[in-house]
Amino acid sequence: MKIEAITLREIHMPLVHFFETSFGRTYSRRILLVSVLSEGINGWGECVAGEDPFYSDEWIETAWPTIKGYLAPAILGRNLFSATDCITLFSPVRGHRMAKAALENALWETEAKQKKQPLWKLLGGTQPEIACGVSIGIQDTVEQLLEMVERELAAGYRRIKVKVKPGWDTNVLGRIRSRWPEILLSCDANSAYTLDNIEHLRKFDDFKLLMMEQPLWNDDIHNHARLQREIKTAICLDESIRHSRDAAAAIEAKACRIINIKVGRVGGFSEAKKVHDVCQSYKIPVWCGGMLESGIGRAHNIALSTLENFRLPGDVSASKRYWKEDIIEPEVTVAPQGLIKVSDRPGTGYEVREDLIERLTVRKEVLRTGMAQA
Ligand code: OSB
Ligand code: MG
Repeated sequence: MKIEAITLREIHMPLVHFFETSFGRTYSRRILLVSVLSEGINGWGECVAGEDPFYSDEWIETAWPTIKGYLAPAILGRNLFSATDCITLFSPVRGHRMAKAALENALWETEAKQKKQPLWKLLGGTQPEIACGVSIGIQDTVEQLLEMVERELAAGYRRIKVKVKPGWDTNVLGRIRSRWPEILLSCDANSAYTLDNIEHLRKFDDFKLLMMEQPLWNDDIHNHARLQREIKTAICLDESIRHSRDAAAAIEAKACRIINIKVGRVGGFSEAKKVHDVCQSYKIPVWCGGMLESGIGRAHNIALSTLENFRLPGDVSASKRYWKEDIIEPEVTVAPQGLIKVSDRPGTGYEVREDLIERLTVRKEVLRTGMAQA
């Protein structure tokens, strides 16, 4: 797999409905896409770094120069045997996992296309259908939220997750539970609480939640273990899990009973597979998290979700929940049973709409051997 060129693009895509978490509200995405050209084949990757350094310390303005100055030069002109070979070449760069993942995942897509294999099979997936849930942001009123829950349940989604923060939590969960006593329900705090809130967090046990995601600090494992000892609800870690060693440490410390895998957060498919395998060896179920991806990242999330230990519905839902028009063809659709059927075509099984991407592009840079410098 000779790496001939790498193209970086920033595209702008307005969300059909704003998305609010405990750290803020997003109306429109600035998405960094990378494409790798190798022997006549183009593989795409999406960088899930946000518009701001709020979910993690990476954001679009750190990812772009990191890829341009360090990661792309490490692979340009080289002949890689497989996508995973980039791990060693990227290893002098500390952190910047979302930037690394964008490029590594583009290499996996390229490799799958070159081998004429479905990406999900190349990754080792075994599940031809994946179960889908939705993540619903904080709304202006509880009534608006209930309407959204009703709509998503009618569409067939198998798990409802709502974002919570102090002032928008037990009141909201109580309303949902009294209307839908039996649904799979979870919540995600994105680090909105501290251990001082332990008595309050204990009240969440009343709502029979499937899990409570990342209640405490984004970089913490130890205090989540203290909290997990005090509450019945299963804790699921998202932000705190940067790689498979974190997953093992969190599980051994009993800081969580479930882990959310986001391929961007852990640095790419190779590490995501390792996190998956570690969790499986400890019998800890995983599910695939989302980062408001365009079709490119969404297709990669679908491929990852086919691995055996993805045993809970993920935040992988239909394109139309996010975008008026997605940049892949066909769009991601979800069957009324809340399932996505995974394609057996080579690569992701979705075509990238390069004409539409061109129209949405606000910044573009083509990197070739010998021209990219830190
Ligand atoms: O914590 O899972 C999260 C979106 C942006 C940043 C963090 C998170 C999320 C989501 C969205 O929950 C999931 C989706 O893509 O629908
Ligand atoms: Mg989360």
